[in-house]
Amino acid sequence: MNTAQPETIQRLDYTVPSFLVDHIDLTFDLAPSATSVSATTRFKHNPASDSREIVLNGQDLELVKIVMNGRTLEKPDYALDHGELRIPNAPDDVTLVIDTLVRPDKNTSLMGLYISNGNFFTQCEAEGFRKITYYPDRPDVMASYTVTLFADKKKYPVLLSNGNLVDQGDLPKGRHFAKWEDPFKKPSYLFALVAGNLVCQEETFRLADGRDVLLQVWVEDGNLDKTPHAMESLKHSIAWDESRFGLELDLDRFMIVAVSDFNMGAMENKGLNIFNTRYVLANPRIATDQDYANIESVVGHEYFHNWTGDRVTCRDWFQLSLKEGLTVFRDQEFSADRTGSDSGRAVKRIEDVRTLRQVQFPEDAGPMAHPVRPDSYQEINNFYTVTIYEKGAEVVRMYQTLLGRDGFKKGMDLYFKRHDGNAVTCADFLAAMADANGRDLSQFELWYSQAGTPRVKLESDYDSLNRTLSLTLSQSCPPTPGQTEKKPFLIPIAIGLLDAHGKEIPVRVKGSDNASDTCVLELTQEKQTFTLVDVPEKPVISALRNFSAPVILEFEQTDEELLHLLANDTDSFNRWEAGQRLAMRRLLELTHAVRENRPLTLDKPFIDAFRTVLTNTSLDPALRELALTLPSETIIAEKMDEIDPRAIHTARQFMRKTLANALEKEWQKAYKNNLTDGEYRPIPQDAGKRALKNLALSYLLLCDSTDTCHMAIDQYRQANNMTDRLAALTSLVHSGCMQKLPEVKELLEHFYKEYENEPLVIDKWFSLQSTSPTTSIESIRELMEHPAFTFRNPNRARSLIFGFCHNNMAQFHAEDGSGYEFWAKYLLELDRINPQVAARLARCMDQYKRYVPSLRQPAERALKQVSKQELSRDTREIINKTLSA
Ligand code: B3K
Ligand code: ZN
Repeated sequence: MNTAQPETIQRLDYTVPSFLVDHIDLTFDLAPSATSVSATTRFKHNPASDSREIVLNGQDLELVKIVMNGRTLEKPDYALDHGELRIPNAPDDVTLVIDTLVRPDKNTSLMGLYISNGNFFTQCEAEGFRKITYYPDRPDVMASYTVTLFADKKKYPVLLSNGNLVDQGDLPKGRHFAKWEDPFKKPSYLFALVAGNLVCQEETFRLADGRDVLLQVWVEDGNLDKTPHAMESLKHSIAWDESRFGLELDLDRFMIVAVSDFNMGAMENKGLNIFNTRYVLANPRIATDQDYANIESVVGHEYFHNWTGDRVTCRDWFQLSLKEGLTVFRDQEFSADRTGSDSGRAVKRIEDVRTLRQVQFPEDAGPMAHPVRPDSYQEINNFYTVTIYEKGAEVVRMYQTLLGRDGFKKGMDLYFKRHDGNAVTCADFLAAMADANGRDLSQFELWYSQAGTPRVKLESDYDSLNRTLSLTLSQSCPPTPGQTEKKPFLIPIAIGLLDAHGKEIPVRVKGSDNASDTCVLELTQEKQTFTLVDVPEKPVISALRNFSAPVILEFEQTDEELLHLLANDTDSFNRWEAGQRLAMRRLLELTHAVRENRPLTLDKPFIDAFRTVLTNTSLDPALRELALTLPSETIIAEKMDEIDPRAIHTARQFMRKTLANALEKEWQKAYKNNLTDGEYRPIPQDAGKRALKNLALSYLLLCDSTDTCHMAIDQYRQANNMTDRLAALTSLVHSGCMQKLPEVKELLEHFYKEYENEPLVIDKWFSLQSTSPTTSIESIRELMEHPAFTFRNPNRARSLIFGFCHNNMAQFHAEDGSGYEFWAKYLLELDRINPQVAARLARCMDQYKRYVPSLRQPAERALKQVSKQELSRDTREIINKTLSA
């Protein structure tokens, strides 16, 4: 740790590795306080490099011995500083034997080899392998691995690593070993080992080519009743990748292991995926519908990495989105296909865009804005961002929008044909898409190199005499750190037209023979006009259908036009979008009214539109739930030049309360009509009904007239699943019921006692309180003292501290700055334990320069106070960038 400015790594400084590795043979003698690691690595000089120096990375290692081609090296045969071990003047062929000692029990960063509940786990992406042994820890050095694990058999009966198990046996003194071989060349970040007391659910699964493979889901004892959903998800993922992309599982076995202490969601280590328990364990008692859906999506994501990430990997970390954007796109498509319906696909699309707007748009407009392929970084772990992942996925989706599903598949085929087994770049992916389709996509490259969310302005002009509609599109992109001038992007804009009865008018661009309900216009210039012909009447325009590009569309439409789209658009995404725009207009106005102390009102036409959606039983309940959920506080903040978090909260609460009272009867009816009786099934149809019913409940709890708190209490007591139970308790705590009824406090205690032995549910218990607008900072401080709270477990730290700082606008932004002081205090504490998780918490302050002045000052004070302390490189980068933006 230090307070100095960390070194900045530049994309353009890339040089090829001086030596390549064909094979590494690793031996581990596992013990918590001292694990010895012996690595025998065969290096070959890389003919593409002029350098003769072998460069190995290492961090927190005790070097025991280093032997090169049979000769023990002593300094100055090698040099060791700044985490690099350098051997100059090495011959063409080198075998290095390096013995090191590591201390897993002291490793709280959860990178490298560490211990969780007494078992050994590793996490190597991005640069954790260097905490295991000295090695060229960079993704363009790919090698085959043999791994032998030695350990006490009683304490560590299960010994796992990547690839196939080739040998195992017992040894004297109660010890045993297992030997694993991974035939596929891989970078060090995909290495993994797991050792400990674990049990598994296993199945043999037949692949499309008739081969049988072994699938295993490993968990701690006592959790086997929670693995079936993950196993099902894995089988669906394998089958989906075969049918959609023709990609098969290449190993004889595929393992998933769940661990409770984990920095992220999961990790795609070759053949041995390691998962946060959150994304594995599920049964109706502990998991919500959302958990079930997340598990399916993350299991899919990690499995799909086997091809997009493992078989074809990244040349350097600047190319991270090559694997992440592509794999997120693949998991999004998988989840959409799994819903089995058009409305299910639309629901998934809306949820994904909502996340993009909620998290990525602010990132792209803040101090950490960076291109999908960044140009520089100080700490790579800080660049596992929503821009790399979610915007990256939007970029991949645009290829599909531009080239069609078949064209996209052709591009994927060519990508694998050219690059299987290699470490490549985003430019290679673009070239495969372009070449496979005979298209010049050079302008598309700007999506990788330019940061910021483009704004697209649309102006329309209808000519009744000629029956033409001209659409003038213009684009601009705001400046971002290090990038002031932007060139125009290639932006696919999907357009549809509706007539006065809500029927589609076929769209035909002048000069083209084809007409279709939706037409994709390709905007390539700063300003461009497209003429649509055969338009019999002035239509209502449905623009950017299905959110065809990650842009902010500026298109003035009247309330009447938006209401028409909300009622009739065949594009479900835009139907939802119209409702959100109607609500947003009013929310912004209400926020201003709050700030100016004007009376708050909500107009009848808007309430009527909400009523129409709510009572439209022909519309899928899941879609209705999405349409009736107001834009979040963060999304409202995104639309304001100056952010007043508490005014936003007050305005949104007013709107919710008004809609609750005005539509009370309708909410009651929606509640009753969407009960899901009988056995709990986490299928989209039932989940959609539960979502709508629970939204109705949350509105009903805001009604003034009748006592609805008891409805929620009953639901809590009668629920046969976590979705309904948690929704009831959350609504009770977040509404005023907790203050009105002592029973609510009892339920909160009941919940804790009932699930005391289920850590993932206890996380929910902390979250539902930390995110509640009714929880004061004093109560948060009390919760920090709760015996179940710990900084060491990232899920727990996130549930309480992140829940409050990231997702409790009303309380976190207290006028006296107490929220920010809380943030600073615990950020520093967390940074000493786990820099990666701390750096995420640091990002709470991203937007502080846009806060109203009364909040900007205390926020800046807290940031400066943090900045003066010793910080990890991770947190230092974020704090510096936030302050200097
Ligand atoms: N590739 C990992 C993320 C690793 C994060 C390292 N800080 C999980 C995923 O995206 O699938
Ligand atoms: Zn990923």
